[in-house]
Amino acid sequence: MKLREFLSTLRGAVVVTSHVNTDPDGLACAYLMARLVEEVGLEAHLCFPGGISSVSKTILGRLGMSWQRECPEDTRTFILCDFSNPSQLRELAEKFSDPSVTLVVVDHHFPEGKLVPLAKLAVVEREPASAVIAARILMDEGVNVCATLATLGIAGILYDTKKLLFASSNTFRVLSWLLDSGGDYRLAHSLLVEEEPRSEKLAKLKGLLRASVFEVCGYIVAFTEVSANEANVARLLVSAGADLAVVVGGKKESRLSIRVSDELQKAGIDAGEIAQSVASALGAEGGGHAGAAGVKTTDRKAHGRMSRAIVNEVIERLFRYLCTQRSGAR
Ligand SMILES: [Mn+2]
Repeated sequence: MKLREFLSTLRGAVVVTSHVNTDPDGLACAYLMARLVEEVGLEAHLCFPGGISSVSKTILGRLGMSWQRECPEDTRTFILCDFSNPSQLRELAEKFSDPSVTLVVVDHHFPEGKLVPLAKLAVVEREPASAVIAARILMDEGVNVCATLATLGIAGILYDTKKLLFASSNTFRVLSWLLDSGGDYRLAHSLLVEEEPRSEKLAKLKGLLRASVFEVCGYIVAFTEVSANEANVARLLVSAGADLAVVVGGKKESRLSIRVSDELQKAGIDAGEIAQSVASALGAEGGGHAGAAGVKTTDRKAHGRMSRAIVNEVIERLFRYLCTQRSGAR
């Protein structure tokens, strides 16, 4: 049975919700589903008992849309958007196991979760976003959406498709329909750009100004110091062209953030291994994976900014490690 047909057999209000810390895709799917519920003449209660993410809050605020956490107590029908496991919304776990409750699932995650067999109707499809599924249902049913809802739909799709890096033919079909419905593509795009905190901007600029750049065995190594946001600064240095970025930071403790470019990782350099060897030499904690790793110590001698001496030792180790790896590979 189709979703619209199924909804029209129901009575009473319908709760439309999504997973804990609802992302823009779950949000868009839920608002679109609420529109369908209204279309069949039922009352829709949009509520997000597990809260919504910060980017979701920004989107709703900028679109002038409201949201609420509390769901009405007495509702017997639930449309669950963008999730299908009870652990993703513990706040409603009791309802999910209540046999008198009607569950509908609209999701794009595989394998299907435990709520799918419990649902009276489940629409689980291999689409890059749940909002694609929801928009496709409305489009096929000829249900019109207002411009604001269309923009929210586009934002949800852009979010889960990583700005259309992942897309299906339905993705473009519903995007076209959402645009025809008055959706604002540029606005949707801009809603996903989170304003970087001032502290991060300052850390990046200071990190760049203080940076030293070395060439080791043909690879570019960048080193710098900041008081916070070392990981962001290290990422910035790699995006600016460094193969290996080392950023020392921390005020009450000493931290080291290491980032390795894809190319250098392919050459066999592993940030996690470097971090571990540096950490053991300093009696600190360290670890990570091939592309990103860190070292941390609360050692009194290392309080405040990491001393130049330690930095030199770190750099020396990196140099030695890199050159050994390179000559070993030849
Ligand atoms: Mn999703």
